Amino acid sequence: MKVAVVGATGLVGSKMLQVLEERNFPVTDLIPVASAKSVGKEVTFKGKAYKVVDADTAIAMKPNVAIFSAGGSTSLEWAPKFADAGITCIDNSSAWRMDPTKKLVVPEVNGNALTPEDKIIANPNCSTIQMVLVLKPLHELYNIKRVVVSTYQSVTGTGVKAVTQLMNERAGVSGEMAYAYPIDLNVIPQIDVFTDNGYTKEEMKMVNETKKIMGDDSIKVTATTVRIPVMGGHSESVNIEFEKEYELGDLRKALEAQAGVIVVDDPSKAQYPMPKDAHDKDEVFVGRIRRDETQEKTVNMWIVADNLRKGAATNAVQIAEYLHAQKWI
Ligand code: 11C
Repeated sequence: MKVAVVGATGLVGSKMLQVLEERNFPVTDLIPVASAKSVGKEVTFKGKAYKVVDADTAIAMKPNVAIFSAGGSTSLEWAPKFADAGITCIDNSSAWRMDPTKKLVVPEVNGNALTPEDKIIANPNCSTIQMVLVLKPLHELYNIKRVVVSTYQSVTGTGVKAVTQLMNERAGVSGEMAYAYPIDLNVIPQIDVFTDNGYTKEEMKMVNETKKIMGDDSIKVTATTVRIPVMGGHSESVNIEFEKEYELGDLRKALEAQAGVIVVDDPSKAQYPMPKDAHDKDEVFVGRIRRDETQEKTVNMWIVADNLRKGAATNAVQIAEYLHAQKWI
């Protein structure tokens, strides 16, 4: 299988190569693609060096699948050109997510929505992916009415520049800033730009993408997304109100049975998910599962995942694995 990775030299692109290798995706030929300034550089995949090429060259090499993680404008410009050449694109940017003609996919939740005709498939936002994986079995059992989520997001979600800002601040060195404010010893209650309703784009992604992936516009979601000086993963405090009454033991069993979810929840041993433990893992971790005692049919929990893995690269590779298993690529 010839696999193009567009944006191969970025933080998510490098993670994509790592995940393709680790999961043993049947790559016979890797085509790393990047902007003009990176063309000619080399990336290593399974111990072999591959030269970075530009997008036109990549199309001419006819990959079976192209995984994009080079930002929205690159995806908007290039994914249709790859698709017109018959190449299936899995796009990690926000460019196509809310396009009604494109599928927005978390394989364990709505992989079965995919068809061989889908040539541009959208990978959701990291903070949405880890939440919907947990919501899915609960919605099937109890019908979710409303979700209130607050996030605690890793600087890796912003990219290399933000990781450098945090490291520089910790070392007491001045340098380029990814954020408008210091991030070390701070918390920034803004991720992405503000929209007209006073929410940020990241918050609205959680609202809109959740409804689309779950295939249910009636699920109400309200979000506050926050950047914290952490690497390794995003954490979320989630309050979920159901239509039906639930029993805590059954709810926990449903989460334990969900593919891709691991329950880490033993208050007696101070066991709960943390980003330092989720780092470089493919699963979504859930804990602090407890009844909301202020309101019936409502539960609180804490969800953590590596935003560069299940939140980006792993989910994209899982989509490719699904397409390959169906023999569509
Ligand atoms: C963050 N969630 O943590 C963002 C990064 O729409 O794919 C991913 C943005 C996106 O800053």
